[in-house]
Amino acid sequence: MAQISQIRKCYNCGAVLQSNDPSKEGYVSKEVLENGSQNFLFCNKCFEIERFQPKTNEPLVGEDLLTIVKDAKAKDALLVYVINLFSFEASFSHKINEIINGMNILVVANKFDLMPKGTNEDETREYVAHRFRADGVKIDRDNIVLANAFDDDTARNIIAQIYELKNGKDVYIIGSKLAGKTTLIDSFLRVYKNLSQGNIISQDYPGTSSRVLQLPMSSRTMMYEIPSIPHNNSILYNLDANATKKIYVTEPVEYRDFTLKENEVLYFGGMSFIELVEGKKTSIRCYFSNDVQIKKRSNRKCEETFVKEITKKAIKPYCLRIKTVKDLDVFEIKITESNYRDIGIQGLGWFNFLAKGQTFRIYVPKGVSIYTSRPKIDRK
Ligand SMILES: Nc1nc2c(ncn2[C@@H]2O[C@H](COP(=O)(O)OP(=O)(O)OP(=O)(O)O)[C@@H](O)[C@H]2O)c(=O)[nH]1
Ligand SMILES: [Mg+2]
Repeated sequence: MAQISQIRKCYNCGAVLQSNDPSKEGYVSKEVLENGSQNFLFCNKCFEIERFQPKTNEPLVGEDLLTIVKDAKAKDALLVYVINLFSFEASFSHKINEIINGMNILVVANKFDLMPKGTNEDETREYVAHRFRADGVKIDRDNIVLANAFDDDTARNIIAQIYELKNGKDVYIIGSKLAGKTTLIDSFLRVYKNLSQGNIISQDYPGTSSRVLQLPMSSRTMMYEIPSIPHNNSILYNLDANATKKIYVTEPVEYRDFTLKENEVLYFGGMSFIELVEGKKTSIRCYFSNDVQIKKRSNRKCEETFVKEITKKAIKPYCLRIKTVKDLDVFEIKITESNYRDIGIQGLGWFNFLAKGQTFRIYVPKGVSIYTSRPKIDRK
């Protein structure tokens, strides 16, 4: 009698999977080979080094930016760090944060107007301070301003705070791409009075080839709008313009709730999804642009379902560049504590759930980073 069995291959490198010899290609443990996903498996090497690399990507910061930040530190300048509140957790650069720790810093937590209605101001400030702390930068909560950069009153308040904190020194505006630095400076220009003899100029910063806008703050001090921290680890950098337009949050986010059981999947548009691989059923509260469709499915054939959804353009937005699961990076997160947690995708948004030892897989376009943190917004 003939017996037919399928030879299983690594989804990434194509090596035939085996659990006999860890030194040979295609090795996975017997347990994973027998009990792992029926749809696709990775050999240990791809799992650990390539696809499932748990260390997420950082923004690639150039030498010019580092030179300017070091110069700001050497001058004891005031750093005004603008963050996009909706999505900033994975935009920190350790290289920059190592330099700025200990500096005089005012954080402008921008785009507060895009957070869900009713978001608590004190909790948001505490969350921002916590995220900076987690990355090694101590920020005084009183030095965190929640802002809508378009608003003149906000700009007036921030300028007043800058004058109070700057201590006769220069001021440097820093922040990730699209955080709202230019919008904020435009608002400053509407409400600020140039009391010095100097002009507002744009010129190369000494020792660099980066053009920097300079506003006189007094006869001896300047405000510099320095180059942005790149966002190459954001979904906004990685997709085509049409998809980006839909993902980009331009109106207050309304959260959406789903219940997810083991072996179920939530698709976030046609470019990202999460799978509850193991653990207790949980309620998932999603904070993404209202234009990102969210669909729940079983994880049986989740790869094929994903491809079907995007080729039929049945889930929006979709990105033409993403055609199969091979175009995505995969991360696995096991949350061991028993508490509410957030898992976020840089540039797209985040979801909150009650953690009780679950293991999630997070599929994102290649190069996009993810993070996990305590809840940005507490569930009432
Ligand atoms: N809703 C809202 N949108 C904002 C706010 N601040 C900026 N934006 C929008 O966010 C986008 C980026 O703002 P910019 O001011 O260009 O950001 P930036 O930090 O100068 O960006 P780069 O120069 O590209 O690094 C623009 O579409 C702005 O209209 C805000 O407080 N609320
Ligand atoms: Mg700008």
